[in-house]
Amino acid sequence: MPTKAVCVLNGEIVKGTVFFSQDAANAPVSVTGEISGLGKGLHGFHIHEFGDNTNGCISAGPHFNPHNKDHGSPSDAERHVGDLGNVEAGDSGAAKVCIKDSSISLEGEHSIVGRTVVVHADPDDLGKGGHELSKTTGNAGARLACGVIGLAKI
Ligand SMILES: [Cu+2]
Ligand SMILES: [Zn+2]
Repeated sequence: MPTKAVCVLNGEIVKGTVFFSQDAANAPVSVTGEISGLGKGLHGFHIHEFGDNTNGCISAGPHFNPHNKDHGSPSDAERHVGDLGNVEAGDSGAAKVCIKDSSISLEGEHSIVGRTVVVHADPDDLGKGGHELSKTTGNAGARLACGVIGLAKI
């Protein structure tokens, strides 16, 4: 049976629901869902380390990075486990999430359960923007919405 998890994103304007599903411990995780209230274009989309939103999304800490690597794109070997790249919103401000990722997991040392999904104001430059923040955050700007990932029923 697949393992499932869910995250409700709650920002001032930005809202969304993200679903995670994994068929087996070492299988890729499929990440699906929808986010609304965004500006048109790309928005950084990451798993941050802590499932703590006590002071808003900032309490979630940095990108989930158990191997102390540099920030990168989901397809790079040099990436944070939490680097899921960008989601893209259309004219309506809605973004569909449709990602398959082999670094994150719903169990074991790469487990993202109990951590936080953050959607950002700006595009993630995937480590290649040449900005002083490119190698840590992708220079993705403010945290527009976040939510803690929890286990879900099938
Ligand atoms: Cu982030
Ligand atoms: Zn990162």
